[in-house]
Amino acid sequence: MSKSVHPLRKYTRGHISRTTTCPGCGIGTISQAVLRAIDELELNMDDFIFVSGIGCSAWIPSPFYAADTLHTTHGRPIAYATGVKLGLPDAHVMVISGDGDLTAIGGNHLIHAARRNIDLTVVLVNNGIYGMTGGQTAPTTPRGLATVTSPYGNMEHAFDISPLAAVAGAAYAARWTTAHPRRLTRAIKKGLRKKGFALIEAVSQCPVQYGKAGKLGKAVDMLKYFRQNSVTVKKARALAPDALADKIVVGEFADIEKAELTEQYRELKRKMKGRP
Ligand SMILES: Cc1ncc(C[n+]2csc(CCOP(=O)(O)OP(=O)(O)O)c2C)c(N)n1
Ligand code: SF4
Ligand SMILES: [Mg+2]
Repeated sequence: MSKSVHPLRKYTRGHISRTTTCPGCGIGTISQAVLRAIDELELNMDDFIFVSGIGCSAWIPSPFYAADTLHTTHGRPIAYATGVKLGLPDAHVMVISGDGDLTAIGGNHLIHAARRNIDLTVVLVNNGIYGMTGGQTAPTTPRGLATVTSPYGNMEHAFDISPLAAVAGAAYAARWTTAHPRRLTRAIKKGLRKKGFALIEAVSQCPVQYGKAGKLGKAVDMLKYFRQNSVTVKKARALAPDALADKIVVGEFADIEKAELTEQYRELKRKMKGRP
């Protein structure tokens, strides 16, 4: 009997058969959405450079994807990716990393890359916590949640990442959850086709660290929560702020055309050629 092979297996390094993720983690769904987007667009992994920081989510591309991968320092993947994109403007440069990595220590890189509108596709895994290091409060942790670093409940207000990227100047910003894998895939495809800075926020379950803090139960309960509490951007516009307090607003927050940095840089180099 022939052994069936997962259709996306060809995009991963064949000799790696185990992952670092806990059972029920949303990372697998997000990884599949990324690879499915690449597959459906018929893109070539040889044209990609994947860049990640440090955290559970940063393990998505590295070492699994059969492509060039840069597993960088905590908070800095967008800075590395900016350098890669300026050096290799024709490459697809994709950053995949966590909410802590990209909005806490790496928050400045995120907003400035959006402001510059550099052609990167950023898949930001938002599990609302520092997963890999034991469940500390992140800038995305909901107010009131008791974590190992906020045992009496988090007093801070959480970042609303996709609208933040949109007002910072991103050409594309969208949010979906692991309970919406097809729409997440479509958003990644759109981000990959967009000439400019594209942020795709994937709200994800961390049943281990967030699970123990959030009392949301197991992975399946968290997925049900995502589905039951998601409202589209369009519906959210008609709701009062109080009604939105516990909701996850999903959909597109930016989809615009604007001058992109590496194109402008290329044009400048062309103009300056031969000049003293
Ligand atoms: C400069 C520096 N500060 C702190 C750390 C410790 N650290 C590693 S990963 C991480 C948080 C990861 O959280 P997130 O980016 O949300 O990823 P997740 O594990 O939740 O997917 C922290 C604080 C580090 N490695 N380097
Ligand atoms: S700690 Fe959380 S985010 Fe990290 S692999 Fe486990 S379930 Fe996933
Ligand atoms: Mg996290």
